[in-house]
Amino acid sequence: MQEQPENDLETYQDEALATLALATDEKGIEAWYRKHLAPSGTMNQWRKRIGAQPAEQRKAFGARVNTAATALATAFETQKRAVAALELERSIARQSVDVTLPGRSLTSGGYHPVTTIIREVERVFHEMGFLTFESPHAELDEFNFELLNMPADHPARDMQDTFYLSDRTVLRTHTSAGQVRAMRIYAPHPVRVILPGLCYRHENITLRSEIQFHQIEGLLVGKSVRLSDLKGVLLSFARKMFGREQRIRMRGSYFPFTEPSVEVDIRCTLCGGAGCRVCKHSGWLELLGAGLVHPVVLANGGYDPREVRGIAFGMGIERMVMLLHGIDDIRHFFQNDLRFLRQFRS
Ligand code: FA5
Repeated sequence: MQEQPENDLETYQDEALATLALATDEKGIEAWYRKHLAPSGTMNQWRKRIGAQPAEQRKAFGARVNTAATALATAFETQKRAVAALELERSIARQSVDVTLPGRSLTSGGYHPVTTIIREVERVFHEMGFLTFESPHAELDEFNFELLNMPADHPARDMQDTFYLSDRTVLRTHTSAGQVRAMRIYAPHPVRVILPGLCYRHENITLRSEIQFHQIEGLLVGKSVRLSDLKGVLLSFARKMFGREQRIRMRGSYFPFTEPSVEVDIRCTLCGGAGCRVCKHSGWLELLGAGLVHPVVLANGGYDPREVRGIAFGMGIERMVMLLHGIDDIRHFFQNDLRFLRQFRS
């Protein structure tokens, strides 16, 4: 600071306040503080000059220096708060959203058509008193085959090409693998469950076959269960799922774990039975495999086959969705092509 006459103190104060008003950002206000109020700043130099005053003027000069210092400190605090508010406003402005812009529409997801049908099938069976039972995807050979009356050398194993995870473990080839697991939980009491989920088969991928697909299994075991119950349950299901006028028919078939075994068809959902390309002009569509649970399987599940009987059925979900929506290629389901999937958004 250049040596100034003492009566310039007020002039200095006015000038300092004027430059403070020009400090409108953080950098400016810090620089002003360093120049005026910091220990090395001008205000302290004024303070140092108090002692150099003639004794009779010292007190009055000291009071003037204090007044100036207080005025600068107060003004500084006020300006500092104003600058902080300004900086906040600027940073909000930098990130802010223009509320006058038209809103972006929310893209909501939709359920995969297979999920929708699984839920629908589950709902129908839950209404009939069935509970959902989950069983493992990575399954012991024992539950997938052996306990279902398919020992290691049984020719029926060829019906289901299998992904082996180890000598004893497979990716389940059908939801029937959960049958004995469910029975062993409930036996000797009655059981009424559905078992939904993915199944895996080492097959060639074609228009109608995938290496992974969903099935829903049904299992009902009790004292007075008979084949007519199978027909009743499946007719009720078909009517609730496809309409009140639906009809079903049973054809003889073969599964090692049911005796007798049947294939169940429903009247074609597209042509109502008149005959069309989808039902190959037969008027009927294959819906599922079913039968009375084989006595060996009941025994493996912990029941006495002389005391109880059971019905079981297993349907393929992808093929059912294909029938319902007229989809001609099963591969669409696993390709995640949004153009395909968006058609099913409700
Ligand atoms: C079975 O899997 C038996 N477990 C069904 C069963 C359960 C019979 C209970 C008796 C008692 P199948 O191999 O036919 O049966 O398969 C049942 C359904 O799964 C088929 O009708 C079909 O809709 C579906 N399916 C089978 N293989 C494939 C595949 N590779 N791709 C898509 N769906 C398939």
